[in-house]
Amino acid sequence: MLTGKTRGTSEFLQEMRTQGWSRFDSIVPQDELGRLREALDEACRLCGEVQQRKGLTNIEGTAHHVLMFEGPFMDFLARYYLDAQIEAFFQSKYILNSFGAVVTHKEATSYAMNLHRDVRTFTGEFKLIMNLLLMLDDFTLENGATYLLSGSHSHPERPSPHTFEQEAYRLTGTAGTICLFDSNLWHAAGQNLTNMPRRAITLTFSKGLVKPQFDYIRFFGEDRVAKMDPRLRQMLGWDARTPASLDEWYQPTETRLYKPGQD
Ligand SMILES: O=C(O)CCC(=O)C(=O)O
Repeated sequence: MLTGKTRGTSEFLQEMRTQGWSRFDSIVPQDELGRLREALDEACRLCGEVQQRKGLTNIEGTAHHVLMFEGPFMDFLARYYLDAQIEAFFQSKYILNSFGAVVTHKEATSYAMNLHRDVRTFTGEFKLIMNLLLMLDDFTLENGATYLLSGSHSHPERPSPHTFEQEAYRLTGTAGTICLFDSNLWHAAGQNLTNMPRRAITLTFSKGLVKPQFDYIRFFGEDRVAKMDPRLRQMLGWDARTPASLDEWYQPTETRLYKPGQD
């Protein structure tokens, strides 16, 4: 269910080729945003408890693998927002690689504010990973709208801090906006100077040949995933599993664990 106007895939691919990112305004409706905000506040509290227990101090403002809390997060995934665009980017089916969140507060620091890209190996024209960022609050210059360095997805080298500061685009927008970007793109969350949180959910998708950052099948359990909608379980990596016995390996195409078309 799309509430906003979306560009077709050819315009989208053109933007991805030249800028490395593409934005879609007013995609997610208000009622869904409200449920996601509430679920995210609780998910941050729960992730924060574990982060503290583990003595991790450098990941303030981030929550990881929030899909494990299901509810609005699973609903969001199962709506397959911008599916045609994402599939066109990969030129193949794709799977979920990670499902996290960035919540910035005044004076808080987060590693997401450092200049970075989300794929360690520069893959250039070969598209392995893509980011999806959904604004749960309006993004403004004051509350830390994301910096995106247009075109940097095509260059292996890290831009200088000066170039990044001078030339990066600021991704301002209203809550409900989705930005898709090539994970080779250099970017950073901005500093939040306001007294209100700036919340975003941040997903990555990949080709099926990439190992996801979380084992969704093991977490939800094979029995449960097997009964899920085929599209949803494919997204969780069900059709890109690794056999663990000769019996699982020697199978006709239809019952293989790693199905054709996943890479
Ligand atoms: O929260 C932001 O503005 C940027 C998010 C980010 O850096 C990421 O998802 O890798």
